[in-house]
Amino acid sequence: MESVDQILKQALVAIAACEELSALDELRVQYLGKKGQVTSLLKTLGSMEAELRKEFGQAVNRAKGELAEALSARKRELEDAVLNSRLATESIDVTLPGRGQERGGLHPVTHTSQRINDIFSRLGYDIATGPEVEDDYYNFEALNFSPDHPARAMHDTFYFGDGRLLRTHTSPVQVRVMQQQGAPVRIIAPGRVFRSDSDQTHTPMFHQVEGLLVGETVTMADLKGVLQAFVNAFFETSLAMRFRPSYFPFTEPSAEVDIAWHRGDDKESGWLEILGCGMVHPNVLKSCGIDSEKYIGYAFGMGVERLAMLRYGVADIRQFFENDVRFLRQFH
Ligand code: 2NL
Repeated sequence: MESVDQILKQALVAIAACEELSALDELRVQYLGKKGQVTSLLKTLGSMEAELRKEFGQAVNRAKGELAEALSARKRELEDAVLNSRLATESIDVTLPGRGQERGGLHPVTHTSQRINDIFSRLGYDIATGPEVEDDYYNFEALNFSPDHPARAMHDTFYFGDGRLLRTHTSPVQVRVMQQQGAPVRIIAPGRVFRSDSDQTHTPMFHQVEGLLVGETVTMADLKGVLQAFVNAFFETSLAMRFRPSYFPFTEPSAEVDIAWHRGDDKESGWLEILGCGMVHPNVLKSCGIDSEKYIGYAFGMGVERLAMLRYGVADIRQFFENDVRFLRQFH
């Protein structure tokens, strides 16, 4: 009986002093395991007198129960301690500022193009698009370019060498729309265009928005009114505007449109060309299957980068294509 008490005391001291879950499990094995000290005590029962055996057996079982309880209580304590230390060291301060996400923004040319589209949409124009790879017929022939027109020259137009070329304007889109839907027409055609040209105001790829309206009673005054409305909306102010006679193969008469520009010093002020326009040449209507005796139309075309340069005061068109974030961020 004394050895039971002794083993129990010893075990309880060891359990109370135990600081590791793994060591605690070793103690469980040491005392309660198959070959453990308490288990071994039970094996001595067989050699005892009946009277003593009963008493001893009960004492050992009590000791077993006490030990099992002490082990599981200590186990809970150690597990709590582990959890508490993890909570203390791994806790997240939800009040800290986040790492943050950088917000992107539209490219100024995209933004300008969308702005132009929006203005013409409000004026009742549909938006039409088409392929960037075209052929001579859609890019030149149907638009009344003479076979020897300089724009067709190798050094202005990118040719693939198999009859295909990169469109030099979005007019082919309008040719396709006229062929497919016939008159009347009221569309704008925004998109990329390509010309072999590169300096402070020209890049080999730029964006254009062309407009086309075909009806039975269309005049150049209508054209001027629409363009005045567009210019005022785009620059958010009433701007004086003038038509200056010009020439395009696809319009007759043709005009270049200037606005009265006031910015910075006098050097930058004065009449500034912003787009080209005219009455659609009857040959173009005919090429597109439209009766040029019954229908008449106007058309215009503008460079998106050029308008963006004016609106934002950018001096070199190439900045739009360098993709320097320090430049682009200014437009967010
Ligand atoms: C400019 C001038 C212009 C047109 C584009 C056009 C299209 C068809 C028929 C007739 Cl399908 N004209 N487009 C007309 C006049 C001028 O663009 O300076 N663009 C950047």
